[in-house]
Amino acid sequence: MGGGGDGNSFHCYSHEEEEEEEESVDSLFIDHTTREFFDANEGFIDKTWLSSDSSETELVHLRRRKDYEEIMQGYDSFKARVQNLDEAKRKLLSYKPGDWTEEVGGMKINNYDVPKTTSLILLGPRGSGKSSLVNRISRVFEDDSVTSERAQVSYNSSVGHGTLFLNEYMIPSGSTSFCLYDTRSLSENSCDNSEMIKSWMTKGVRHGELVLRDSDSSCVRKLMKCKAQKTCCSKDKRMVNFVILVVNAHSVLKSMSGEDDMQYTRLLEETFSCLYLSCKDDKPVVVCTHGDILSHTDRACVRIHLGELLGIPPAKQIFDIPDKCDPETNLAVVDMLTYSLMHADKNLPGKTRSPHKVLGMLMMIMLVCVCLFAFWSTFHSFKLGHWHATWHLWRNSTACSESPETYHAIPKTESGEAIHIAWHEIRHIWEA
Ligand SMILES: Nc1nc2c(ncn2[C@@H]2O[C@H](COP(=O)(O)OP(=O)(O)OP(=O)(O)O)[C@@H](O)[C@H]2O)c(=O)[nH]1
Ligand SMILES: [Mg+2]
Repeated sequence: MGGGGDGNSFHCYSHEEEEEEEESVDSLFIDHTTREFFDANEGFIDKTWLSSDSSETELVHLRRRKDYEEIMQGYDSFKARVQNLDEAKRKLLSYKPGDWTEEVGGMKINNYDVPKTTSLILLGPRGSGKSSLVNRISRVFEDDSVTSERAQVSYNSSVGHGTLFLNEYMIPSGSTSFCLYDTRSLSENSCDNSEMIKSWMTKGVRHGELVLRDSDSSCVRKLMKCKAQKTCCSKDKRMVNFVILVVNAHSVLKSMSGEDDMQYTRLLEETFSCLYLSCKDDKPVVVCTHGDILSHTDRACVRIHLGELLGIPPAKQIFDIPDKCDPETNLAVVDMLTYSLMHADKNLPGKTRSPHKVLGMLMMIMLVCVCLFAFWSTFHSFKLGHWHATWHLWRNSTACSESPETYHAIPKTESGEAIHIAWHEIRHIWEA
């Protein structure tokens, strides 16, 4: 155990004191259940979890115990919080994009580019339960169990290709406040994933769009394009406002024990590190599925492991949503959506004028200027002509009445012959 002090004093613990301190920390953080958890999971958790060789390891150890207890308390508190489920659902159903945007730093809601619909995208490995999650979420808001089976679930992930097209699901159906985008699974090839994620996050997503990867064989591409011809694809793109990473908790547990050479957790780590996924500093939420086939202890263990791997708080940003229909799971769904929408609203982009709009406005201004100039110059030249003609007429008439000599002196040719003006032909100049 380390030492500490306040100000200049530094106190060194004796061996007895160290043991006493260790005991008090133990009794503070580890109850009977926690001890069982650590004992039971020793097999697939990195051994550094249990060693306390350095103070850093000890801190990690304490943090894990604290997280574990927080997660367990969360499971217990669901039972008490379930009575607030209807209220929490009502709050979500009355949500409008931008409702949770804070007016800070001098920014007003008008300064943000508030979308008509907030879009949340579901990402995850093959068979992680993305499409099932769409149905699970729909069931929370729609009582009809038939209409809430909206997304095609892959019953056996080793058959077929799973979800291939981007599919938009309004929640609840018919609303325009927020939607979920079900996507094609992550590839085992990380370059494919980076390209795919970059495109969705920077260019937006479109309902019905076929998702092709560079690594797809020409045969698969042909087949997919053939499928795509028969389906309808939306013209409009939506920008993604927040990301939900869906993972199979059972696969994570297996990966933690090294059954798959850690391929599953490595894929999650690589995907999560993609900078395009984050909205400013806010990283995606993680949803763990398949918890119904695991114990609460295993579920907590998976969440803590993922929290460390991905660098997010396991009790607050990782949600345990198994494919079950009970009030606790419904509450977890509502909690997860509330978190996602709040962070989507928090990170709305500022209003910007697109280059096309700016160009359009410039063209308009130039057109108006050209019209004004043309009008002014026509008017001006007409006025000049008019005054010129009037001046000559006045001058000639005064010259004629005052002195006939002067009159004859003005319009003469070089040879001295008088110029006869056909006044009746140019009368229109001053009569206009
Ligand atoms: N027991 C259990 N099974 C689940 C859960 N979520 C999904 N499944 C099953 O997992 C399989 C795959 O689910 P999908 O929802 O199709 O997974 P997906 O991520 O959409 O799969 P792809 O579209 O192929 O990427 C299906 O057999 C589901 O019934 C869960 O929480 N618990
Ligand atoms: Mg799917």
